[in-house]
Amino acid sequence: MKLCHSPTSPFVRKVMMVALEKGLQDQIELVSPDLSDIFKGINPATPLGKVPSLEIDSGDVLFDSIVICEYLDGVSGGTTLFAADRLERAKLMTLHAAANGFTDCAYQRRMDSFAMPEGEGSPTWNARLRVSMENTLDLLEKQVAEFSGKVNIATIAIACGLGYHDFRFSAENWRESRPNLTAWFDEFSKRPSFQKTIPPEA
Ligand SMILES: N[C@@H](CCC(=O)N[C@@H](CS)C(=O)NCC(=O)O)C(=O)O
Repeated sequence: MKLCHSPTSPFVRKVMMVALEKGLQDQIELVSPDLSDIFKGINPATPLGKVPSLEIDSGDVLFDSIVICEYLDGVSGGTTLFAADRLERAKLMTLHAAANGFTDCAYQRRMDSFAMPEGEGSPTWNARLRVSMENTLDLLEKQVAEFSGKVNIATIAIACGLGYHDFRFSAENWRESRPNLTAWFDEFSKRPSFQKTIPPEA
């Protein structure tokens, strides 16, 4: 399997964490993105031009990250990172959606602030995205007891989102007034799958 990959992408990190948790890392070849033209995007294998994508042995190309994660989860068998029961699965995927949406807001803010040409960023939209992020952090702080001690697709996505926040927005202290989420993250981030996917210094 070939994974179009960037070591700083939190969405790629989620896929890599799933691969490591499921013992599939040796079956995945990493392919570099194409950074030559912002309008082509960084991944010509998908119409959206984004990473990650996964080319599987049939030649099919899978995206986006949650699709790849579910595929890898099924390929490896063993304890699932998803959920079989319909209601449990819906709740799990809603928590994943919160975490992934948080990460997407952070990524969009980063692009708005640093990737746009001088003067083209929008402070208003940036502030709007930050509100979504703060609200999600507050929700996670309230819900910690429900996901604490679990390793699944939602907790992996939460860890990737918080890790990306620390990586790109270290000046914004999400830990302040969120002691439960802080304690959860301190513990969860000790997992080898998290430690082995720490992004390189920018
Ligand atoms: N919803 C997508 C988001 C992927 C995404 O936003 N990837 C970013 C990197 S973190 C990207 O490839 N951006 C390049 C671009 O948009 O040109 C997923 O979960 O896979």
